[in-house]
Amino acid sequence: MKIRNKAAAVLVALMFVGQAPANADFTGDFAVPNWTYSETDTSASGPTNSLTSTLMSITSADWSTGAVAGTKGSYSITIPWNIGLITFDYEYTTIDRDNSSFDMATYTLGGEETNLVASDIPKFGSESGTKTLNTTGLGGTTLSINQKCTDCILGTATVRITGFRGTPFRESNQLLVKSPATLSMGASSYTCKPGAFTFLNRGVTSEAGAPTSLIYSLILDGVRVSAVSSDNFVTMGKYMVGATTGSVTGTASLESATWTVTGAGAKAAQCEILAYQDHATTSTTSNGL
Ligand SMILES: [Ca+2]
Repeated sequence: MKIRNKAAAVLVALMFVGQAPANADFTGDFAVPNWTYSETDTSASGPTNSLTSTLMSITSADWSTGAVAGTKGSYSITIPWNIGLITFDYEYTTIDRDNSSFDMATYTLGGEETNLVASDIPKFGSESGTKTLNTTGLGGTTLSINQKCTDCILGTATVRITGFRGTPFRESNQLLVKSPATLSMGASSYTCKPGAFTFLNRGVTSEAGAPTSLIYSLILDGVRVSAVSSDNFVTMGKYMVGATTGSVTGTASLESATWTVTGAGAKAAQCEILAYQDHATTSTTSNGL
């Protein structure tokens, strides 16, 4: 532990008045009565804290003699089972003589404590921002917002939390089209390529889409003349796409489908892709030629 010279301490009575961001709400699932406040060391007057429907605030302890073990003030809540993301706005200010490392603001999620702000914010410095935490699968466990002090002397720091909100996850995955399919034409062929996809894990966590099956349809003059699958219909039934005349043959992979059509260009052409990934499907329609 760093030893700091008490004689250099200057007690500064300074009130930081911050702007409370919009959308502040300790309501509903996150209403005030659902939070519990605790301190790790209650042997002396500890951190100061307050929680209203619009603002959570914790100021670190500041004792004339300091504390060897430090102390931590925490607001804790049990994460609701249906909440996949928790987002909140934070504002941190310190008047510690040295820097924020002696009075850190942190959060504890899944049993792991993580710094909310930088550890080198100087005296009178501040940091604010928006934090989003993935809480999918953590329903029933505890989330804590903490304001600590390691030696509890030479000035306080305050963390203020507003705009606390949760995003429910869905019961299923979602596959979204990020950019559409494209159709190009050769002298006697059409080639259809998928664009990009976004995969929403349980409808919440955004990942790059990686479909495991694609069904390509070629549509000429409004008639579906062929449907070919990247996996020869091993995992997906033909019935999931519209009826096809089967009058044009083609080959397909996860990268593209190609159809041979004598005199390509004589008819209006478009392709359609039905994409599948982990119990989620979507479709994309190409440009027209
Ligand atoms: Ca301090």
